[in-house]
Order: sequence, then structure tokens, then C-alpha cells
Amino acid sequence: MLQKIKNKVLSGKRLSKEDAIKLFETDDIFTLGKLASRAAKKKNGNKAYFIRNIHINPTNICVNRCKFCAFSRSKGEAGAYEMTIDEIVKSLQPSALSPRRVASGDSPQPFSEVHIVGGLHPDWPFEYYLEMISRIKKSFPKICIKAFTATEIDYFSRISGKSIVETLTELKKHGLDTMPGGGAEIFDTGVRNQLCPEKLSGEGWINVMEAAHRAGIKTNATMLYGHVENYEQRVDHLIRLRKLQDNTKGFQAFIPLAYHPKNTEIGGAYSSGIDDLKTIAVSRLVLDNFAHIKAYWIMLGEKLSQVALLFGADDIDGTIIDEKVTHSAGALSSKGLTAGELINMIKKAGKVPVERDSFYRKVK
Ligand code: V47
Repeated sequence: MLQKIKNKVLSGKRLSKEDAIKLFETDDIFTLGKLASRAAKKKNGNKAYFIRNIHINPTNICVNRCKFCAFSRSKGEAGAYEMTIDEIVKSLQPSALSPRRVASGDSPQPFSEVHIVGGLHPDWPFEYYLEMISRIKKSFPKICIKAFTATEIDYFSRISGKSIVETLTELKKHGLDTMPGGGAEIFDTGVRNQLCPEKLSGEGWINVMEAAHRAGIKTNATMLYGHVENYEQRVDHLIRLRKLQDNTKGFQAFIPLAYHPKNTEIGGAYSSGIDDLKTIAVSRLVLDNFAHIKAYWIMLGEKLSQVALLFGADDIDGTIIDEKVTHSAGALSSKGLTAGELINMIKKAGKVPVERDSFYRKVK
């Protein structure tokens, strides 16, 4: 059944929407995996990337209350928190590492990247974020700052009265290096209205990313799957990303995000391992203009991420340290891993571990 698609992939032809839907529908997971693995090898050989990074979520207070999000709180609600800039800077110091990490050799300066995303705070002005970025940059000039989803950028633009381009340019001037791919969810309007009616639209997300790329900011892209969407809506999402990438070449990696149902308003079930592997593989095959597909171990779990490296992924993200968004929604993985543990995971999958920086340059 997959022969026609297989021939297309082998002759380097681009897959259509119909091809991609067929790939999602197939039960022939091994043929799909082999094809995706071949495509991944063509781009990245036998390498699998990881990074020494840390996630910081400055606040969980959010004016949007997306129905799939278990992390956000309203102002004044139990569990709501805010970090001061001093606390943020302090959490990046090597002394903030847990004894287990220090014992494993992840010291003294362990991070090459800080990944910052948070709620849309009702009171913080844009200047707070600018100061946050510049204070981090001043204290840790070697750490790459990957911060703020397209949704946050749109919010900053609205609270500051600046255009999207001005907002991005200011952030870049203050030390923003790259942007993560969150907030994309599923672009389809019907799905978005069910999941997150208050959020920036799919078109809005694409427009912010296009502006970021044109301003010289590389970004990632994500897709949240396994909730209420169907295969056609996933494929539509992938094809819209592929189209933007054709125009800007500004995306570095694509990360499929497996929906976690605990403590969320929409509830439901965890995605299946088969669906996770299929989604990695189809993404690799459809996004022929993306250099990297990331198997985010926090969401897939340590074991399935290893298998995902044989199904088209070439990156497993990083050390993370203390993940909060997915763990609020029932993640079954650890909250962080050491570089040694990541290297071991990759080697045991038969791949060559490569420590990278935020731009996929090899770290010695
Ligand atoms: O934007 C929220 C998603 C994203 C849930 O760019 C959920 O390198 C699953 O974007 N179940 C944040 N997912 C994470 C993210 C990310 C992670 C790692 C690497 C990169 C990168 C980006 O998590 C949110 C949202 O799409 N999310 N709630 C949930 N219940």
C-alpha cells in the first residue's frame, strides 16, 4: 500500500497532503519507520544531538486559560507563582545544580542554553522581559537565550503598543538569540476554538515566526497532537510549516508534542507509543526542508525517545533540569537528566551522540 509513497521518497519527490494522511493511516509502522530513518540519515548521518540546557518558567500566571494546559493559573489562584529577575539569574548559577548532577560531572558551568517560556502575565510590562533577558546576558554572556513563544511575542506587542517586528528587534537587542517553537498547537481554526479560543490564531503564529525569521532570529516549530484533532488537521499543520520554511528557511527543528491529559480541562488519554512513533516518522518525511526532528524525551519518555531515534528523529533535546509544563499534566518521565544519561540513551540506540549548541554547532 505504501509502495507509491516509498518510490516518491526514494526518488526525492515531495510528499502531498494525501500521501501524508496515508502514512498516518498505515499499520505498516516498520516500512514507515525505515523510510523516515533513511530520510534522517540522509540529513544527519548517524548523529543524534543533545544540549546542556535548562528550562525556566518565570510565571505560571496566564490571562489565557488553554484547555489542554495544566501549568497555568489565574492571578491569586492557589499554586500561582512569579519569579523575580534575581531569582531567575540565581537559578542559572552552577550552585543551583542538584548534588546528583554535580556528582555526575555536570559542573561547573553546565548550560549552553536557557529556554524561557511562561504565562501571559496580566501586570508585567514588556520592560520586565527586556530586563530579564539583558540581566541574564550580562551575567552569563556565553549562555544562549532561547526564549518566548510566538504567542508571548504577540502578547508583548499588544501590551507595549509596538509592532511585532519592533517587539522582536527590541528583544534581540537585549540578548534574545533564538525562539522555541511552542504555542503552535494545531493551526486549524476549529480545533483551536475547542482547545484555546483566547490564543493567537494559527495564521497569527505563522506571521510572528515569519517576522522573527526575517529579523534574523532562528526558531523552532511544534505541533501538539493526540487530543481532539484528526490526521488531516495534523497534516495541514505540517504543510503550513513546510510552506513557511520554503520561504524563510528560519526553522531549525520541528518537535511533535505528545498531549498529556492529567489535570487539564479537556482530559482524555495519553497518546499511544505507536502514534508517537508515527508522528515522528511522518514529520520527518513531510518536513523535507527541516534539518532536525526532535524526540522530546520529557514527553515521549526516556525509552520511547530512544526508539524514536530509529524512526526519523535526530535530536532528543537536553538536560532540562526541572521541567514544569508537561509534569503539571502527568508526564511520566524524569524532570531532568544529566548529560551522561543523555549520552548513554543515544549510544544504546546505536547512534553517535553529539553535544550541540543552540545553532546545532558541535560543542567540544
Ligand atoms: O506551547 C501545554 C505544550 C508547549 C501540554 O522549541 C502541552 O525546542 C502536552 O513548546 N501536554 C511548551 N503538551 C513546550 C515546547 C517545547 C518543548 C521542548 C522544546 C521546544 C523547542 C519547545 O507544551 C506549549 C504547548 O504546546 N503543552 N500543555 C500538555 N498538557
